[in-house]
Amino acid sequence: MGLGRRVSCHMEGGRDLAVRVSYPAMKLAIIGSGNVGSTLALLAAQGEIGDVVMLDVVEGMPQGKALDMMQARAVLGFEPTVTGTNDYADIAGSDIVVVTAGLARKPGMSRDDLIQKNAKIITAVCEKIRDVCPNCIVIMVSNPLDAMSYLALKVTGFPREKVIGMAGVLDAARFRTFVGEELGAHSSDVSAMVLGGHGDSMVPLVDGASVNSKPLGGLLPKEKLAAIVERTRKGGAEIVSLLKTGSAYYAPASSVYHMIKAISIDSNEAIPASVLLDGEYGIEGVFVGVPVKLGRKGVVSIVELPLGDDDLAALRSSAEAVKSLCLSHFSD
Ligand code: TXD
Repeated sequence: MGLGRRVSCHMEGGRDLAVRVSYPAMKLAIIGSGNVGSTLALLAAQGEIGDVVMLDVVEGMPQGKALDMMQARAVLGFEPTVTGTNDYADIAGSDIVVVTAGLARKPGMSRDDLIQKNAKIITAVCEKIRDVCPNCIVIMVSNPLDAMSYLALKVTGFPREKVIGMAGVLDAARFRTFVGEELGAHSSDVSAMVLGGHGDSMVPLVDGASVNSKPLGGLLPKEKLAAIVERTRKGGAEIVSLLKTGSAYYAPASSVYHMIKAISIDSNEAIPASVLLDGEYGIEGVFVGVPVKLGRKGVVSIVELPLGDDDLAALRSSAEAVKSLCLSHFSD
């Protein structure tokens, strides 16, 4: 199916005209049809990325959610189909496979506390992906994110351009939201990056952040900025403690959607994501969040920002924290 993307153009006289900009559709598979997976499925179908297959170990659940979404399709009018399955044969031919399978945090747990259980799940899932979709791009979501991305790379044996962890878009969205709230600005007027591991050691960059092109450092006192940085680092835990069961999913699913969209339209936009570094920023052999350009082949290039000494040191020490987590749980 050659899907296009409907774009709304505002014409004089207030009349909206739908025009169609064509990109070849991409088949999207989502492993794990829980909160993040199913929210992403609807976003991706509505965003006309391409047909979506949701897979889960729970029988009937992905099928039921897919049926519900197909009925939403009748109301919303999107073209792609959504199907649910428990069988990996149905994800064959997927261009992008998003992995959201695994346990989510409970109040009081750190992301790293999930490593043992999720590592078993991710190993089993990635062996299947390797066999059924040998040429796909894998986007990892399950926590602890950087370690699970490393594991996915090892298990699939895919090149590093094809295994990408989602974290930086989400962490930056949290940072931008808190800055926007503080200044009474819309979060989309706030431009900011968060680098490093997706954990307490993440590195929200105040240098380089701006609001309507004005440097953030000049807009808020140091203590306020420090409080926002800390709230960003704990942004996931704040939601976990409010929800009491499960963790955040609307912003996480939106963040994956942003990455998939960049890939599907070959945007080459620089987006923070967790990738295996090979000497960039003086870091080697570890997944950590840095800006990457994304296109139809996955990671097109890694962007090396000119970081200040403190930010560079914080990024390197965050990478060390991820490395020691991996070394203590994975033999290789
Ligand atoms: O920034 C980020 N990367 C994250 C990561 C943001 C939000 C959530 N983050 C992590 O994603 C979270 O800590 C979890 O590790 C995953 C999924 O979170 P979600 O909130 O979607 O969890 P759910 O609702 O519990 O859904 C998980 C689903 C559930 O339906 C299980 O039945 C399924 O995963 N599951 C499996 N599916 C397929 N195959 C196997 N083996 C499997 N095991 C569990």
